[in-house]
Amino acid sequence: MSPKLILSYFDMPALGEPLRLALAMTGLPWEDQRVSKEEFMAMKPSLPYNQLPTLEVDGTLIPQSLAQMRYIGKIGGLYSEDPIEAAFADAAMEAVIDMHFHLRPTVHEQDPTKKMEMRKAMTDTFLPTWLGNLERALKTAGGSYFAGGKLSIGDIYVVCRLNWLQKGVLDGIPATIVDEYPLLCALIKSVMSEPRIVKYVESRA
Ligand SMILES: N[C@@H](CCC(=O)N[C@@H](CS)C(=O)NCC(=O)O)C(=O)O
Repeated sequence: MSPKLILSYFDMPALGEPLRLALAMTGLPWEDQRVSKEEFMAMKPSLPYNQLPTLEVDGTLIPQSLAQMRYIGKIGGLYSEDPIEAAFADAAMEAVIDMHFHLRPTVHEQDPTKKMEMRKAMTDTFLPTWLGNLERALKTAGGSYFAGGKLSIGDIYVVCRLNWLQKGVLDGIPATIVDEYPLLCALIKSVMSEPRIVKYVESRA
């Protein structure tokens, strides 16, 4: 019998969307619980690490989004049992965390001029290197996926972040920044064309 799965997160993509796409890819039933700020404040003291997202599995709350991704990967066949292949899926996810680390100060910067300077530095320096490294990792892995020649949580995690960049929601970072990386663009297309993901995206529209 499949476990009862409830993902709780705010009504935004951020850390939640890779989990939602991975859950959709498992083909298992799961509940997409969207939590308001008020609800979060009430539940925060009792949450593990006082944070969202949480993934409830048959009544047990799993904390930390990367741990949740790996759990979903294991039950959904999206995380190889081969330790090397699993490590490459992990590496792709860790690369996204590197990007968060660089982006976060630009999100919290209050001075608009300074914020735009930081974003320009990301656009001119950090992001081309980061995207180039991801493109190279994909090429080294065979060109289609980051790990083991098949779809994994690493691909889903990277694609969610690239999709977000392509939405152009970050002032000062052009929505076209991913366009010149053909393997990454092909990966986005391939992941977002997976029938279970298409179904999920249509269901939330
Ligand atoms: N390392 C954690 C970070 C979780 C996190 O920072 N969650 C934020 C929302 S994106 C949160 O709960 N913030 C509210 C708070 O800490 O009060 C993970 O990956 O799950």
